[in-house]
Amino acid sequence: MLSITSSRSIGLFLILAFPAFLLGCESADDRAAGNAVETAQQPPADERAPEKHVVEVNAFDHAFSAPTEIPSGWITFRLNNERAEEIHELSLARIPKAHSYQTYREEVIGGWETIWDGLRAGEIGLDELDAAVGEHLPEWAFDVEYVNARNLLSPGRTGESILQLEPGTYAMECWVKNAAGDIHISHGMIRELTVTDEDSGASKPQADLTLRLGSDGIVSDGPLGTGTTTIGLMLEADEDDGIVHGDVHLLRMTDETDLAEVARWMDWYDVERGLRAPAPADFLGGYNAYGSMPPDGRAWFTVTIDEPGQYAWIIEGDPEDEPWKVFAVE
Ligand SMILES: [Cu+2]
Repeated sequence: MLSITSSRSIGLFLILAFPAFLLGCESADDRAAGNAVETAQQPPADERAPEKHVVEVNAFDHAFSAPTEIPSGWITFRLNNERAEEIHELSLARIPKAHSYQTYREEVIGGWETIWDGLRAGEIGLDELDAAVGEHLPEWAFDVEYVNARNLLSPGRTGESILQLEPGTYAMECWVKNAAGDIHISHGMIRELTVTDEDSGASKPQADLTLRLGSDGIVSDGPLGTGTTTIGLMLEADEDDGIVHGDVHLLRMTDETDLAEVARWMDWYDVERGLRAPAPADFLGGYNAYGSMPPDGRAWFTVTIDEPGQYAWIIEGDPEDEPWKVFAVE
């Protein structure tokens, strides 16, 4: 779905990519969490079948617990961030057939770790990214497909991404950074996921609310209410077959929320603050296409709103353009 074939894509790719030599960190907490989840997920087989398209993922500081093997086809990833203290996301990278998860971790993620260290130290400038990518990443890194990304969820929040997956080997990743600026992946927030040939049996999702993202900004076909809503996105292509706006996220507004600050925070490349915990807002979920138009320009995710109030949709972008839309939930 997403191949990195242009410098723009490389830039987008960087947003996702990063280091993971320290994957041993996955161990204790993750295993404990994984066991708890597996125990909780073991109803009788006849009750399990209807839900096999739903994949429960728990976020911790800093690990995911999740199944290791899931069916292909339409899958709902339910990311629960109720047990962590930092904001997290779930990004999925499909690893090219000729390469293993281990190689991906070492060569591609490791390469990005080196680049990130260079950016942080001021040894690599943002205008030197393309050269750094050429130097530190293997050629095949450009064949990695980022199929879904950046469902940002603040502590206490749960949200879902609904997508169609081909069989293969994937990495589940979190590119958010901790307060010190280390990417969560480096602390263990990455794991292998095998998507099998068996079909999930689920069908294409039905949207409760459609959001169109295009040259006229964020356009909703109705009001968003309390409860869980399936958001269907329609992404508009630009003149160069790219995407006008490839991401959108939902925030709960408070008196302190500064949307310009949030827009700046969402720039992963901002070495000082980009995607560093704590986030400057309460994130309830969203989507990022990472520069690659999804099939038919459609994507789906769910958000859960537990109380009325002021909320906002926001797109990563220049705060000068005010890439957001504030609205009330009754
Ligand atoms: Cu994280």
